[in-house]
Amino acid sequence: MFIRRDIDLYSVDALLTDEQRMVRDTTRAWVRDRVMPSIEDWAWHERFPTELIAEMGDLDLLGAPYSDFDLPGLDSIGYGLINQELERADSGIRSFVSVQTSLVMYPILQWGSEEQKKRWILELGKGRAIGCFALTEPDFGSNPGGMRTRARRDGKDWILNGEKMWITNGGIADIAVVWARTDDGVRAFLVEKGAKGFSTVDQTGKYSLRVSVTSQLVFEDCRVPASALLPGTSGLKNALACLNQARYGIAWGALGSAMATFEAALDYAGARVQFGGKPIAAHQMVQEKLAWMFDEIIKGQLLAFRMAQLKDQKKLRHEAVSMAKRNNVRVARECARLAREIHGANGIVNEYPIMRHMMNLETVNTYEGTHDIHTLVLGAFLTGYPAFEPPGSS
Ligand code: TGC
Ligand code: FAD
Repeated sequence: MFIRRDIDLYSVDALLTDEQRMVRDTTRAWVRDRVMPSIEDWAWHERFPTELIAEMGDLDLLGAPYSDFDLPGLDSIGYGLINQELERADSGIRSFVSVQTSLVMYPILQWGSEEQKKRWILELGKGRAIGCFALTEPDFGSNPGGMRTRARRDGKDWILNGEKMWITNGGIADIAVVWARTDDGVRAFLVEKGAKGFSTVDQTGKYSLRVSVTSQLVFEDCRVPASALLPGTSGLKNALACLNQARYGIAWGALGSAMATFEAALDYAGARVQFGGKPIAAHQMVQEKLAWMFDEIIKGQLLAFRMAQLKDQKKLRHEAVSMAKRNNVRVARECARLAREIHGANGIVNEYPIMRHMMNLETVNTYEGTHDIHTLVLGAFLTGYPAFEPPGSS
């Protein structure tokens, strides 16, 4: 007889405080009721559900780790669990929250003026305004330091010229955090929707992250006032610090995706019968796949928990975040692949969530630093030799 056990073998649940458990369960229930019934339809039709943004704001899913302006001020495990539960449904839903929280609210809180904070933080936290983060350019993805977008002073104003590419939320954003080269190094600007000389074009035809708006941003002599500059920004390092926050959430989120495909595979293996009247769960080769997924998810959870503790203690190095993003996304990607195998032909249809997760994870593996870029971050940490440029190129 197939026994579907309680799969919390390492009692990870027991590590949670009551508040963290409540955050997880509230997010999980919202995802179950409001996201899961329609997720395949949105993915099929390549649509992000903007109608849910206000609900996310009401539930305090946006800006959850911050306490300014009466935001909830969750600890790092609580924020991680939000990401986990959202990505259990879909990477695109988690991405919306990551961008709003870690890539838009974070830089405004860190380096914005009081006026900028008053104007935007509560609007973004309550889901009344949408933000995007524009770093990547057509010719500069892994190497944002080469960016060509420029901002030059003209009297008190700034004039922006350049192009940003692959920007999550770009076409629906009220405010864009735009990184541009100035005479004083790379700095960030808050460019509002409708600014003269600013336009967006949405990317269509994606097989991955279909429940997410991805856009190109174009700046043609786009004039913004002096007050658009995030005054505390002083170099690319500020942009990299934002990435750290988002990568933290992705490391947790990827586990949610892995849990979704693993649990689907376990259920399917227990129900599907081939050869000899027993379910495929009784076959050793299927068990080997399930055991691999189970192992790696639990190890990834323990990594995420320790990462959260270090973050709350302000002892988290960016290389440790790279390790968790790289590891947990690799685990999720492999879980999706193994779950697809266990589902046989059923693994390719949208009656099951597997293929959607698998396709999403191709993006998650690439954005916020590709797997290989994080390998090089760890290589540089271990050896002291940054190997981003090919040998002999400088
Ligand atoms: P490098 O010389 O290595 O470092 C310059 C200074 O910055 C420090 N640093 C960081 N600080 C905080 N967080 C990080 N992650 C940091 N990485 C580096 C570093 O310690 C150094 O400090 P100091 O005091 O010694 O000056 O900088 P580099 O320009 O050579 O960059 C290295 C590299 C390749 C790792 C970096 O460019 C990189 O991370 N590239 C990947 C680009 C990327 O991840 N783009 C993401 C775009 S946003 C996005 O994808 C959003 S997706 C939506 C979603 O999140 O859901
Ligand atoms: P490239 O940098 O051209 O890399 C191509 C390949 O070469 C990769 O395999 C890479 O690992 C490898 N490579 C590159 N350099 C090296 C090296 N030194 N050594 C070894 N291998 C190397 N960006 C934003 O700014 N904001 C967003 O909101 C955002 N959202 C995104 C949403 C989606 C759906 C996608 C797909 C991307 C998004 N991005 C966003 C962009 C994302 O961050 C970049 O795609 C990513 O940084 C990689 O850049 P690239 O695609 O130009 O690949």
